[in-house]
Amino acid sequence: MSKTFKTDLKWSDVTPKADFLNRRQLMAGVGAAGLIASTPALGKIATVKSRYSTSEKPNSFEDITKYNNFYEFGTGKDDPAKYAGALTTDPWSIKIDGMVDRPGTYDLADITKGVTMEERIYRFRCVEAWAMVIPWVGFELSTLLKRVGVKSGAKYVAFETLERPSEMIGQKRRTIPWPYREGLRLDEAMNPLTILATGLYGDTLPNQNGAPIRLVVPWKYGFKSIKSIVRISLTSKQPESSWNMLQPSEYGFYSNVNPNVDHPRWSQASERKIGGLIAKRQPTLMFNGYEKEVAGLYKGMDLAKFY
Ligand SMILES: Nc1nc2c(c(=O)[nH]1)N[C@H]1C(S)=C(S)[C@@H](COP(=O)(O)O)O[C@H]1N2
Ligand SMILES: [Mo]
Repeated sequence: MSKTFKTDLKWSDVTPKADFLNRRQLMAGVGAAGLIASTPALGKIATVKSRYSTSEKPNSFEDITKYNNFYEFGTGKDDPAKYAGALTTDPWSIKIDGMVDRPGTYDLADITKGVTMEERIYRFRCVEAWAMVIPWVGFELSTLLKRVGVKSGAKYVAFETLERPSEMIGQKRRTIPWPYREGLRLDEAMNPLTILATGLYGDTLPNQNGAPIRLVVPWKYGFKSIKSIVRISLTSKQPESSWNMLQPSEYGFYSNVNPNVDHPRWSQASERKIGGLIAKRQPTLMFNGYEKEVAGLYKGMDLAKFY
């Protein structure tokens, strides 16, 4: 392989997709086709341990990949494992737009190239009052946001999932407003606990868990952790989110895990850990156990009002 070509792109080399394709064509023209891999390596991902990991025992791979919420593939907990295999996750790109210095459509391989992947073993709490512990592989969202450059005046980050009914059979019905969308306040997005996950259990992300890249915000109810992301926008206004659009009285923008603020139709004081005895419930923890890291984000806010 010729030494004149770099095989490892630095972020400074990353360019929006149009330029990237041109460069690839250029390089192909000089006989270097395939030098820039657009396919993420399959199999085990090298990771470093994180001080943010819980010492609690993770749920089994089976629990994590067979009991899912991913309405794009149906509303049943076993639907995603059955139908998400149909989703094409490569090639994949994310459009990053709005109030950023370097907007563009970025290849996933470019977004992850040179980024140190961490294992983050996080508690995960669904608004439906079930819980798991999941060993994610990913990197801090702040790493990406800093690289694209957040413009002053940006206050929120909006996310969108792919809309492709030909592969996502649940999208043939309008169960929730498609594309699935979510949002965070900018300071929540920049918090070190907020990650983009590309894997779990040291391997690439199974499709039912949001391949090839999904958000994980461990102190918020699970529906904030949007899967299979194709767009990230920096905005000055609070973005719409699918569950909030559907039922605003039940699913707020913040949706921080809180044992003292009940869902209108059920208590949030306790939760059922998947994989354990159905009858046995455990107490819900404030901010899902991440109070030390995130309570400061909400100082002085009425958490019952901003639910
Ligand atoms: N695009 C998309 N993202 C989504 C969902 C969804 O239906 N579509 N469900 C959410 C909900 S309610 C939960 S609890 C988690 C479930 O993640 P898991 O299946 O990996 O445990 O994904 C969240 N992200
Ligand atoms: Mo959920």
